[in-house]
Amino acid sequence: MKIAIVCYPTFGGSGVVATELGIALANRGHEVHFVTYKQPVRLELLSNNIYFHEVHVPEYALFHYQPYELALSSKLVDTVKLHGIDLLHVHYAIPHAYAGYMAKKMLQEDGIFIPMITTLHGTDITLVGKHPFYKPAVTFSINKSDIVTSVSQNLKDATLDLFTIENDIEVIPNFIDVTNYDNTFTDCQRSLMAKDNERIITHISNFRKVKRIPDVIKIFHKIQKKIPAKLVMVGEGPEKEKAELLCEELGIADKVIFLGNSNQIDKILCFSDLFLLPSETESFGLAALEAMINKTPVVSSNAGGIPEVNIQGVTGYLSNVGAIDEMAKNAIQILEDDEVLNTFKERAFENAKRFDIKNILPIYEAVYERALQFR
Ligand code: GMT
Repeated sequence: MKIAIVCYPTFGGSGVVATELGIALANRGHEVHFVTYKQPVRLELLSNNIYFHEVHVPEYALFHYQPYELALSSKLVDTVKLHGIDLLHVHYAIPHAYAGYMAKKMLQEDGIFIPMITTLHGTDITLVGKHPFYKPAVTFSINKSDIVTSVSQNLKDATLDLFTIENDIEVIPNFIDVTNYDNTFTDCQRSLMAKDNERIITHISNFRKVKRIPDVIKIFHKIQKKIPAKLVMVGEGPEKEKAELLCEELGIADKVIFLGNSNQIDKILCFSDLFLLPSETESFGLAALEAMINKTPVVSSNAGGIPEVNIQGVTGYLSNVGAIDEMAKNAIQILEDDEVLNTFKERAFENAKRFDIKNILPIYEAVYERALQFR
């Protein structure tokens, strides 16, 4: 099949999932065309079956807001025509499903019928999409998609709750490629981050408010009073500066390492002992899954779809949003004993395997086959 994938190319779960899916589809022999404004961050190598089409939005002084949706839908029309694309797979309702639908309608004028699959990732529904300014357009785009998928049962339920949806939503969870983790890392450089007697705690995100970054710092503050530890903070975003200040205020600045964005999160997770994810809401929590496959247990909130990934008392612990004391207590319980920690590490790894791409890819391929019948 010839598949056009539309996604956000920046650091963030939806872009990562779209990119990894595209790479896996290309490895299966499909021709994959990424259509977005920048080469996706995890798309390092362009292989034979992978193409990247950049959407340019020319700056024009007349416009207060440059019309990205217009440029994207035009690019999709051109890409479909030029490369004989069979279907569109858009990740994120805003504005991708909307632009995709416009492209579909324009193509129909030329007698080209192209099905569109929309994958909902969370923020497009639970945070931004439900806002009255966007809601009618989001509802419309979802209802006009030929097939709609969501990355967790929780996100499906939230979508049905918040919008008037006429079509079915199929849950297809996010995934990781287990074969990449069959052998343990040989160059895991733990000593770069911490002394031998210290535990390493990690948080990875885009440092938006929804991630509750101050909670991460406060939980760590409590942990390090009981257990020698370092906190590794990976990512960039609006809450980062405040977080650095909070570390100084709490007198733990020397124990918290801010690494910025990284393309090598496996190299960081391979020496991590615990992952913190106290988010306000999270449709899935791909970062938690990436931690688990790297044998890192997770202490998280129980918000959104996180309980579908992190299993209470098995792969880590879950608490109500904002329950900092309980999260710190649970973290200490996992970290204070080597045997307990190793048990959690092994169970995190075993459970992460449920989300192996080899189980998920055929589900997407079946969805594509079904979508082709809409032509
Ligand atoms: O919240 C983020 O880190 C970014 C956001 C995105 O849109 O890329 O992530 C969303 O999609 C991910 C992939 O499906 C999910 O793992 C995240 O849970 C989800 N974020 C939220 O729901 C807040």
